[in-house]
Amino acid sequence: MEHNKVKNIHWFPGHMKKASNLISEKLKLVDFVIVLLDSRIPLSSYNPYLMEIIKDKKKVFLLSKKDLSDENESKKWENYLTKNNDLAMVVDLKNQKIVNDILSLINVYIDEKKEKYLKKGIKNISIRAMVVGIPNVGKSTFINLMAKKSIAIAKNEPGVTKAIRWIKVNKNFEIMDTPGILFPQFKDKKSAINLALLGTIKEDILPLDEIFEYLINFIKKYYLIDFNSRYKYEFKVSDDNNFILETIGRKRGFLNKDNDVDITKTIKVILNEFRNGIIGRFTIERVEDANI
Ligand SMILES: Nc1nc2c(ncn2[C@@H]2O[C@H](COP(=O)(O)OP(=O)(O)OP(=O)(O)O)[C@@H](O)[C@H]2O)c(=O)[nH]1
Ligand SMILES: [Mg+2]
Repeated sequence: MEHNKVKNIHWFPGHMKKASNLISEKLKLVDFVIVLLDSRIPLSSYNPYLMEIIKDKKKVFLLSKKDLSDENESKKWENYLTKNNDLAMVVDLKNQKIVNDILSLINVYIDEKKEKYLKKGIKNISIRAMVVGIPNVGKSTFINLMAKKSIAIAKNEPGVTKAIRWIKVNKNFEIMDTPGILFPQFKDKKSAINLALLGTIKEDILPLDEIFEYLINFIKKYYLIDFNSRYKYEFKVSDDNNFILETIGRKRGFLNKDNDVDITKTIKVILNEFRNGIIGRFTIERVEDANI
């Protein structure tokens, strides 16, 4: 694919500016920031522009979709993201039990602040956070999860643009109930493909066959065993990608009226199964490739 195509999917700088101004304004009201990243693509779901805005704040990185990513790789990411004294944890936000683990993690910041204020003779402190991330990383799921645990919804408070509401999770900890959303930045073509692959950006922004080719090459490299066990066939690394598609399409009965395999449908089904963890748990981006 030529380079122009990727350029076309850069978001308008104006849009990015507006969103980041909003986040900057709200940032003044919080002690730390909860950054949601997709644990399958921690690099592509990491927005450098956003990181620049929040660079002076403490951070908690929550790597979402633990249930869909490779456990070994997620552990490595967790370690990597704590390198600047930030906190990091891989989480399955669909599992309610995770709430207490998240609260224990955040306690580190609560204790730090308590200690600081106790020196000034202030006993009762509360700590406030805002949630940020690119679309589809789980911001709303996270906020809803924490809200269920909340003892009361805090009162409205005048914010910069409109009233900001706080979710009081416990006596020390409140979360802003509206997340900061920033669209991803396409650092390179790879990150655009990764985001399309996982459905964060519309897949039709790139040719479907190109996304599929990228996926199948990735699977051949790391996860061919899971793939073969899902599609009940002994595919080999040397197999042609078209052969793989034809075989799966025929086995599944995805045929058009001439009895040919419906390639588009076959690709869409495989993509969908990949995204939803039906083929297996995959991490696309590795710590070894980290540049953040
Ligand atoms: N399997 C799994 N799915 C998750 C997890 N977290 C979120 N999801 C799903 O991911 C999708 C997106 O989650 P949202 O909470 O809507 O994401 P968001 O960041 O609020 O997205 P925007 O509002 O578009 O910015 C939903 O279908 C969630 O159910 C997780 O840890 N595991
Ligand atoms: Mg949302």
